[in-house]
Amino acid sequence: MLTVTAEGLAFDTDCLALPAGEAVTIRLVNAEDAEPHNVAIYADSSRSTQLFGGDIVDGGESIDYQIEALAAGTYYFDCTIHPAMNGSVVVR
Ligand SMILES: [Cu+2]
Repeated sequence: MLTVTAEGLAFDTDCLALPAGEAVTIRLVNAEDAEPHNVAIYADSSRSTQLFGGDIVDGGESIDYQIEALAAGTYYFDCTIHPAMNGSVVVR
């Protein structure tokens, strides 16, 4: 399980490292933000192809996302509500 924390309108990492070809769990912790957040994964930063869209969580809550296996490569993630919260997903 990989844990990502959202706090102060920012994720605590800009790189998610995932194993290739394996389903994984990502836990999103929305610390105490007044804003809701989620995690969405896209093929690339154009955001035209969404591979995963996580449910939105309010401040003070957390959620476990089940992510289907991804092929090795570099992808992109963000918070759908706050696209400035983003980074790379490195699968290998
Ligand atoms: Cu957000």
